[in-house]
Amino acid sequence: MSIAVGLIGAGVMGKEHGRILSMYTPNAHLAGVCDFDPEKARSIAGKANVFTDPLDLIASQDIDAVLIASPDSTHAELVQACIAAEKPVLCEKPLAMTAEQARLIVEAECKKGRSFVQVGYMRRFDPGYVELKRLLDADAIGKPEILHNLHRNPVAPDWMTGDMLITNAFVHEIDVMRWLMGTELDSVRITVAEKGDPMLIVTRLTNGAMSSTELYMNCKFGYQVHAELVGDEGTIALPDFASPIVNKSGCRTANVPLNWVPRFVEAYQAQTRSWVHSITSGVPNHGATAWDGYITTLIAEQLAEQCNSDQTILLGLPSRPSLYR
Ligand code: ISE
Repeated sequence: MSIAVGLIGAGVMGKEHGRILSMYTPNAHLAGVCDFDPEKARSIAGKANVFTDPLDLIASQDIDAVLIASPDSTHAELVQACIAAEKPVLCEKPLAMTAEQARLIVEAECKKGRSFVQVGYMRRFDPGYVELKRLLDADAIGKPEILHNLHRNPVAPDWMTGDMLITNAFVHEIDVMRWLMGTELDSVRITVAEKGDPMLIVTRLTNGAMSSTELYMNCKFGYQVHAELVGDEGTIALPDFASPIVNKSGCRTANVPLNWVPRFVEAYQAQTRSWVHSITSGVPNHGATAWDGYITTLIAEQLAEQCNSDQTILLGLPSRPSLYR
């Protein structure tokens, strides 16, 4: 059985997802590509049908499941259309621009009594993060005390304005903290550089552990994501980005990626394969649910509202519906 996947969005992530669906995803094929610009859609569609209206793609009889990689502001409406059509959907993060839109998605799934949505928090499928979690859960370093995160981009994309540092970028760390440590966030304190970037973010978690994050969207030299867990018996860190090391003229050099696609290429592939497997087998995977997407957006919204206060922000979180327990 091969799942016919419809892809919405033919930008940077759409191209990557199209490549993954065409080349690295057994049991699925690219059956449709939608972009407002049909030429862009055609450039990645191959033999797949081209759409310019995403709602037509979602409604099409020829599409079994949908992958959303269009701009953040379109996610909530398109996810709602997939739930209404009862089609599984893998939506790039964030699930929605506002917590209210995300809450309505959760409500729509609860009404159906079934879950259709996976949110593309792909670090959950990165081999390094997966191993970090396996070792932590196997008690390799004792009780977790601190999670240190680094999240650096060479230059913030031009569409990234104001709050998006938190709602589009720091959401990854929010998701990693919750998934990796299996706990919720209690409070957050953010210190922002005068020019708005970088930020230092200190978080207290419900299980008593803490987390620090350096979020730097214009560090110039390249893209870097790193994490180190400190337990009461040892530490575990992610491996460095695998790059050949060149020795020449008294120097040793290695490449640094320029964006997240090469850094997380394996994670994106594993995420899509796992999503397709969960559709064909009915077995849930460890991807982020609509509930995870909602909580992450809700936290990001609370932080974005108060991030310049330089005060501890106490988070208020709703209780989890039974569908997501
Ligand atoms: C971008 O939108 C992503 O999702 C990347 O994974 C993240 O690292 C980057 O900071 C965001 O801008």
